[in-house]
Amino acid sequence: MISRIDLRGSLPGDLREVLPRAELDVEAALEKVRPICEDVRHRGAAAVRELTARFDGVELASTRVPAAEISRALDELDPAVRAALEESIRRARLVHRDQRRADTTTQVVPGGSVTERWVPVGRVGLYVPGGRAVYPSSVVMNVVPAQEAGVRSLAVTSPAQKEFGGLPHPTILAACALLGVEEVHAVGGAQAVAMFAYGTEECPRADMVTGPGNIWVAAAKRLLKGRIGIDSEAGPTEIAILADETADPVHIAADLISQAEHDVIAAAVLVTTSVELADAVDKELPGQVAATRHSERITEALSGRQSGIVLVSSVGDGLEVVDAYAAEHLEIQTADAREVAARVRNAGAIFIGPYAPVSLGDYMAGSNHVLPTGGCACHSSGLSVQTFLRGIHVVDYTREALAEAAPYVCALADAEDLPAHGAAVRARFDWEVPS
Ligand code: HSO
Ligand code: ZN
Repeated sequence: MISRIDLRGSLPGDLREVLPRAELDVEAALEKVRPICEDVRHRGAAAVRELTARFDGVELASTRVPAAEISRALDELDPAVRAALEESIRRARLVHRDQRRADTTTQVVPGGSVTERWVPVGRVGLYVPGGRAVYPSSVVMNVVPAQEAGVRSLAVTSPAQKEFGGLPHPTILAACALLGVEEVHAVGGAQAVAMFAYGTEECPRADMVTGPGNIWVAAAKRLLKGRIGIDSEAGPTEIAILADETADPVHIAADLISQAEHDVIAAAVLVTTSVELADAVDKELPGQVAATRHSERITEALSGRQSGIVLVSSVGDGLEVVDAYAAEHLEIQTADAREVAARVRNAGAIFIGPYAPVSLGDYMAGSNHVLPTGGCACHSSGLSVQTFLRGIHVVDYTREALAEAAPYVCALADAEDLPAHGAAVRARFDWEVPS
């Protein structure tokens, strides 16, 4: 069911070349989303509603969901789901509240200081997928960090669902109600990103759009970034597990399956020092897959070229492999898992030991589940309060402090052949700073 790559012996120079990975051709989708974005740019809400009719089969009177529908969804929410969402929100708030940063002021010279002031983004659009993936948990993961950062204006958008009278899925609306989000739009796909980027009569322009989506959403984010801030393009879900002979194959198989459940192009990668464990996981998978509801999708994901078991000769080599892979989620299931985890450099989130499966992180650990995919964990982080803040440098110098800096400014300005830069400083002193 799952292929094997044997890297025992020496590791290849470019590990990324030999590791399994899903390929998502966002570039090819760009040409398709360009006219959609242009249409929204020029015709606003009318275009968004027409595109929603075309792609989702829903005629919207307005993209904005009426307040009564949001509170009705909460009233009708299953009490067990409500309790779980409330606990998820509570835990996520604890973690994200601690991420808030204080402003820092550095006294650079007497009379000269720089303050880094953290200012929340003004208005944020949060994309929540619909379609096959209806994830109220993703509402929590997007909204909580934005709220904890102090974002004043927050709008959620999620695709209009025909079977729910053209509204987003009711659990999405209920999650918005629990979080106190009042502005929700029933729009999905590239047109949702364009709606936030350009603004319409029904949805004011946003400064930033965040949240995972399908390939059209990713393509629209790539096309419009710059005009609007984005978090990341978010590709298919990935799990990597670094395990040795102490790991339980039943857990490993279950965890690989859990993320393969998301999508036929989801990736599940086991990196292990133990052939016995690899064999045991191989043996375990078919039974567990057959017993679960989405076995077809999971089989396709596990047997796809993006998934595999990688054999390595040591935990050290395993660390090199998982660092090169830079997984969205990385489980460490080895002896001394904590110590091994501390040596990892690239991962969206790390899950230590036998009692921290990725599905805990998806819902209830308090950590965020919107994480960098496709190897982007080597340069990016998951959603956090920081995503929604900008650090503004505030420069405060007295006349004396500027006078002291002036010769240096002038020397560098001359070296860069930018004499007007130096002149701007000298203009304040005339005689005091000879050039
Ligand atoms: N594992 C997904 C998030 C998710 N799982 C939502 C369940 N619901 C990407 O991190
Ligand atoms: Zn998940």
